[in-house]
Amino acid sequence: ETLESASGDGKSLYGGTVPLETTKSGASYQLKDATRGGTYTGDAANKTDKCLLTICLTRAPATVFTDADNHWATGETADRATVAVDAQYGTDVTWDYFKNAHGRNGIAGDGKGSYNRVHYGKDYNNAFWDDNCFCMTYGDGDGKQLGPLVSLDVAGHEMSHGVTSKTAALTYSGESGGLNEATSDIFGTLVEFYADNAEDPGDWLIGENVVRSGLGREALRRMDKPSTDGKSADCWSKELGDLDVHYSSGVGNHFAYLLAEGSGAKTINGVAHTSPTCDDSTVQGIGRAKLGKIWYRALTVYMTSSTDYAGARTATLNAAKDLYGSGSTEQKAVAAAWSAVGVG
Ligand code: ASN
Ligand code: ZN
Ligand code: CA
Repeated sequence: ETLESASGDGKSLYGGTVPLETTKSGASYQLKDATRGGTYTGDAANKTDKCLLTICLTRAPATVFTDADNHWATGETADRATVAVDAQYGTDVTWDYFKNAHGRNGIAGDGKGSYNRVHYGKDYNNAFWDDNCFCMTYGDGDGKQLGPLVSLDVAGHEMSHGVTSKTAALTYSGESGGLNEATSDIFGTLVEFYADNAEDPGDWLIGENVVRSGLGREALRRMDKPSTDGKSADCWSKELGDLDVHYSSGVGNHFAYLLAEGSGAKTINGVAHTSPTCDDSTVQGIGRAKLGKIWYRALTVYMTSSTDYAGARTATLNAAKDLYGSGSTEQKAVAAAWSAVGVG
């Protein structure tokens, strides 16, 4: 039978009704997008991978979702296709963000799509990118602390791990691990802003749609004031590299927020943000688009697997010089934002 690309839509859990590019296969449609490298979304059937490091004896399935009329799901979690719509949409927006903002063709930069598995395990409170399958995995959450982890910022965060691994390959421990995590929070957030989805507008919180009351806080992390979660660092210190990478990322996240938005209180899409600097300095923001350009160039041209925070300062200063000139407002803002978080 012939396969052809078709335009449909779906009712997502977090983003309302979203457009989907799908594949017509005989009498039905597959949740597979030939315009974005063949990216598809499948059902993991609540199974898990059984792996020793990278060697997997069994892998949870990814049975591609199908639909009869190309209007997907109900928007309710009772329909297994609902979170599949979110996952596919998250992949689409992430693909489009890297293509349109950075000229990057897919996660690996080679035009090849990835795939998503939703309904992984039972009550699974996480989502992750796996370089080995070149795929994304999403849990449904336990419903108490977290719901399904298919929000745009989480999707963008996880897939950006794939971009990092194909570029700077920042080692996932110590300060380089914090920078790896910050890279994912930065691009995850820029993906959320890029989508401009009325039901899930951009902010500098990570996972605000995913958290449930049992977690006891409004988001997994906050980039404007990372210490809000009780564990992340706002400011660099000699001991920073001893923290878990999801907490040492705070310094990079704080830098990114300050560089884009500046210090001081600011309401963005109805969410109050506040970002005190570590040295009481004032930072003038240069906007999210320039943050993205500078960080992407730093990541893909200057950072290496062992880059630490001092090295990230140098990498972003070099990137800003390439993009905007030596001594430019942008390059000065990069220096000011790093100094404001205790780096350099
Ligand atoms: N959600 C976690 C993260 O992206 C899982 C992982 O891969 N460490 O950091
Ligand atoms: Zn991560
Ligand atoms: Ca967010």
